[in-house]
Amino acid sequence: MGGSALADQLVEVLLEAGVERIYGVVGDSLNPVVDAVRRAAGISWIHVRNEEAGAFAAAAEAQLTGRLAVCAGSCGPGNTHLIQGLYDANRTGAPVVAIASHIPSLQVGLDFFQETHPERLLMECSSYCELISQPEQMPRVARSAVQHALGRGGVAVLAISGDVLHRDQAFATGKTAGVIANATPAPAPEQVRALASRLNEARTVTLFCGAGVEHSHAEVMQLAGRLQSPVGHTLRGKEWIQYDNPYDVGMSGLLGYGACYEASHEADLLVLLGTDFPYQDFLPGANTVQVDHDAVRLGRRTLLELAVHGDVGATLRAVLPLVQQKTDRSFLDRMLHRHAEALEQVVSAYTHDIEHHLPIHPEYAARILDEVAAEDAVFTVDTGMNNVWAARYITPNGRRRVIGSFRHGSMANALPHALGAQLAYPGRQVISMSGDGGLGMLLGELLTVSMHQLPVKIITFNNSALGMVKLEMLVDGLPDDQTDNSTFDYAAIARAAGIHSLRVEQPANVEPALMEALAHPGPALVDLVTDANALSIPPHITAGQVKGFALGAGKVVLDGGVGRMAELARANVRNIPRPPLVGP
Ligand SMILES: Cc1ncc(C[n+]2csc(CCOP(=O)(O)OP(=O)(O)O)c2C)c(N)n1
Ligand SMILES: [Mg+2]
Repeated sequence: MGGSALADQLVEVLLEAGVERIYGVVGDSLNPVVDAVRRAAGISWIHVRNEEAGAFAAAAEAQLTGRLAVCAGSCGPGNTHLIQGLYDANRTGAPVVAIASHIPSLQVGLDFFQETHPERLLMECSSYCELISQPEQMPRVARSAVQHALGRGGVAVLAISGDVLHRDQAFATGKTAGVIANATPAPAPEQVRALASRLNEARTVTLFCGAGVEHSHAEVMQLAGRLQSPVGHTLRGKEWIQYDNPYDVGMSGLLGYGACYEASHEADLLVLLGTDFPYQDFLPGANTVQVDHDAVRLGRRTLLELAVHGDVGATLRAVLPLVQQKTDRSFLDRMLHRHAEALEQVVSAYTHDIEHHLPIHPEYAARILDEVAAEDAVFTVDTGMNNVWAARYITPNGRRRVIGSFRHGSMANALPHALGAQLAYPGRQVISMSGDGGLGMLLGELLTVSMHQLPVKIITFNNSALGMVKLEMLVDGLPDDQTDNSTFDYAAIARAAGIHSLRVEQPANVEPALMEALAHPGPALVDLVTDANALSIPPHITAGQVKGFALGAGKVVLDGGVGRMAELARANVRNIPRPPLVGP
């Protein structure tokens, strides 16, 4: 390492932790870090237009790769902008270090120009948030931040004044061995035995899977086969468990579909696997056991008969030898049929003349996007109706990734998430499913895409509205108000920024436009003019439910199509062994 300022030491520690880039916007107090990055080999500065986007990009990079990612904001307003993306990263457990540079150290406490207190302000969106006020704290505090981000998963903030960053290093950096992989907690033996006896005693069991089943597809399938149990999932669990799954009964929650809700409520025992699913109204509230690697999550959503602290894979490997083979698969078969029927119904309701619908039906466009996207594409999904389209139309296969602001629920995440995804995987197809509201909120990031020539594919579902909120108002019985985004041609805007762009108003042009954009070697945007009123409310909602029904609080599931999910459900029903091992 060349330099001897504290900023150089900070950069050395980040390099040691495998960091390749820092997302941010330069500025006075941050400039020593920028200069240290310029002089260092193996790390680069990624200039974004808004620090919020930098934090989202780091969140996506960290979430996708599991490796440490870094963003930075200059003193006061520069790091205030980081907040949204840091919340997103922290709640997702994505290892991110945020460098929040601070006003001159001698001015702190005097209401100086740009004064904030980043070490207080950013506490709530991090698990480590410390001020470095003198060189002697380094390099240990920087290493501690790295360790918190990687060890706990989530955000660690380092607040440091520009003048301190300029000072000479007090101690040599040295070398230390970092974390390569965290341990997977194994459950206590008595909990394994208790789990086994519950599973053996219950006549019927349903497994409900969240993001914690990543790496445990095989174990979950083995357990489902042993128990003859339906397997449902959350939005975050979907990418890990829905593919190659003959027990699939779909997704629960407001955006859910299929028979997951019924399977969860009708089973003798519901097993929550690696999920912190927050909507208690979708859970039965009884006959439930939970397995999670993070003990603080146990029992906070519902009453439990048994709480098992352990990694899902480790727990299932430990319990499987003690679980007896169930021979009666009538419950499973009933739920698979129910699931297929539920999907058949919505498909026939929705597919009528869809390819001629004007404005373009967003579900039609989502279905085509699913078909033409690469088998290992990374989809980043904006908060809003795109969550619904992605949940229902993007078919997981174990290689694709689908990420969004699924825990924090912030708008405008998709495009900046795509920046981080594309930088982490330069050769991979990265598709931002953007709402027009979301794109407009961080529109400046089109300039980031163009400036760095990141080949992301931005697909806007441009319904000229805050569509999700329109729907909320409708189900709330409120008049639709202030949800109009006005009509803009995002293709023209992107073209002016030097991005290859297409605007699509006719359904017949959706497929050729998407194919052209996906095949384009550089950045591309497809502005799909879609129908803001595409999503219907299920017919069985009562007036009482419509009145005062808050999104996310009820157990009403939105209506709509389900894409290739219907084919999978049909195939699972076709594959039910005949005759059943033991009839009902
Ligand atoms: C930062 C932020 N502001 C407001 C909201 C509330 N909200 C959730 S979805 C949504 C509308 C999103 O509109 P758009 O991006 O056009 O997507 P659409 O639902 O129309 O597909 C709003 C305002 C939010 N989640 N995050
Ligand atoms: Mg919209």
